[in-house]
Amino acid sequence: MKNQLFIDGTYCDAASGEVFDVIDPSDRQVFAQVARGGADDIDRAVGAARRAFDTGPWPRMSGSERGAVLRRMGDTIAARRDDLARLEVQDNGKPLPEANWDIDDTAGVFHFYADLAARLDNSAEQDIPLAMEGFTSKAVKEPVGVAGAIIPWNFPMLMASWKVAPALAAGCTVVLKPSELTPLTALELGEIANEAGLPPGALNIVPGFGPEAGQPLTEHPGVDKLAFTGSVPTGSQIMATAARDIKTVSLELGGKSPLVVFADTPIDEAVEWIMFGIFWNQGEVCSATSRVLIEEPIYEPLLARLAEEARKIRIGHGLDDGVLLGPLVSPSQHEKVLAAIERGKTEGRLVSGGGVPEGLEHGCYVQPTIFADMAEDAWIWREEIFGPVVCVKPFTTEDEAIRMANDSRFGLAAAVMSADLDRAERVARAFRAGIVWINCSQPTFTEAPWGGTKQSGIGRELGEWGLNNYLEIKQITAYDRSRPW
Ligand code: TXE
Repeated sequence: MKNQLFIDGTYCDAASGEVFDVIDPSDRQVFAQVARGGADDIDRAVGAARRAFDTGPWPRMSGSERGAVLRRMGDTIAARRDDLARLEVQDNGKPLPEANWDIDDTAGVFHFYADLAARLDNSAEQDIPLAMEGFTSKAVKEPVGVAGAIIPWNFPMLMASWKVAPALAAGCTVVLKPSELTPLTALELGEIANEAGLPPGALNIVPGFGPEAGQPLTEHPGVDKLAFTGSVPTGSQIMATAARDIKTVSLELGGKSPLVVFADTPIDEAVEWIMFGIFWNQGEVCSATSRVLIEEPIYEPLLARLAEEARKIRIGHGLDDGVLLGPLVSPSQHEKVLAAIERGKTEGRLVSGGGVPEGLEHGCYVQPTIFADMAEDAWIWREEIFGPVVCVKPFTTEDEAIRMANDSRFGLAAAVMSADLDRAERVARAFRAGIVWINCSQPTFTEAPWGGTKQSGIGRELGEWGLNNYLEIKQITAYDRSRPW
C-alpha cells in the first residue's frame, strides 16, 4: 500500500513529516497513515509538473506515443483489479461488486483516452477557409498546461481517472489531490504510471486536507487549469480563487436529481431503477435520483413495494457476500446523513428505514430510508443529503411533474420512466439537467458527456468533451507573400 506523496516520479514524505489517519468506515478503525501534504509539497509538485510540461518530453510526444503509455496504465489497473477493488472497499466502504465496477471503469477510462490521444495525431489541426485571399489559417489544439485536479471520496479511483486520463491524453501534466478520506487507490496511480513509462513530473499526487493542500493548489500561479469534483461551497470557493489568475475551471458539483415515474411503467422496473438510483454506492452519488415523482394512480402501491424491497436490502461489510449497502464513507458523513434523516422525520412521512441498522452500530451504517409527502419547500426535498435517503412525492399531470422536477438549484441529472416513448422523450427534453436517463437511472458511459447545469457545475467530463477540457485552441494564420492582399 502506498502512503506517501508522489512527486516527480518518486514517493516521498511530506515536507512537514506529518501524516494523517485513514479509517475503515466498517469499524471506524485506523488502517493506514498517509503523508499529510501541505503548501510546500504542492509547490514542489507544481514545480515538477511545470518542468515536465515546459521542458519535458510528455507534451512533445505524439498522441499515439502518449496513448501507448495510457494504454499500459489501463492494462495494469485491469490486471490489479482485485487488490485495487479491495483497497477501495476498505477505504470507502462500498460493496465489492461495486468496487469491481469502479476499477473496471477506471481501466476503461485510461483505455478510452489512450485511443483519443492517438486520434489527436490526425485531428489536432483543422484548416479554416478564409474569405480573404492571400492568407491561410488553421486551428491547432494544444494542451492547456499544468492541470490541478481535486477529487472527492465517493468513487476515489474512478474520479482520479476522469481527470488524470484526459489531461495526460491531451499532453498536460497533472497535480492530483485526492480526498483526505480516501487517498489510497489514487496513490497507487504513481507506481502504475512509473511502470507504464510516464515521464517523471507528468503526474504528481499530493494527498491532504482541503484547506492545507487543496487551497494552495487552487492558488498556485504555476497551475493553468483546475478541475474539481465535490461540494457546491468548495466549488464556489475554487472558482472565486481561480478568477484571480483567470485559470480555466471545470466543476462537477452536487445534485438533487429527479426521477419521474409515469403510471404506465411496469411496477417491477420502477422499483428496480428507483432503488438503484438512490441506494447504490450508499447514495453517495452526485447523480443519485434522490427525488422521486410518481404519477398518482400508482403512487401508494409503488411506495408500498419500495418500502418492502428497501427493508430486504442486505446491509453490511463491503466484502461480505450479498451485501448491497455498505457503510457511509466516514463518521462525519454518517452524522451528517443521520441528522438529515432526523430533520426529515419532522418534514415528511417516514416510510421505511430512518436510522442505524441494529447490530451494525460499530460502523458508519445507515438504513435505506424513504420519506414521502413532504412539502415542496421542505429542506429534505431541496437539499443534497448524499446518503441512502430518497424523497417521494405524487404528481397528476406531465406539466406538474416537469415543473417540480426542474424546481431545484441543481441540474446534474434527471430520469423519466414511461411506456410511452414519445412522452418520455418530450419530458427528457424539458428537464433542465446535463444528464438525462429514459427508463433507467445512473448508467454512466465513458463515451458520453457528463456534467451539470445550474449550481451542479460547469463543463463536461468524459468522452471527447473530457479531452477538450484540457486543450486550448491556437489560431495560426500565415500571409502568402507571393499573393499580396
Ligand atoms: O466535500 P468537499 P466534502 C457533496 C455531498 C457531501 C458534501 C460534503 O453533499 O455531503 O459535498 O463533502 C477538497 N480548496 N459532495 O466535505 O469539501 C477536499 O479535500 C480546495 C458531492 O467531502 O467539496 C476533497 O478533496 N480543495 C460530490 C474535495 O475538495 C478543497 C462529491 C471534496 O471535498 C477545499 C463529494 C478548499 N478550500 C461531496 N476544501 C460530487 N459532486 O460527487 C475541500 N477541498
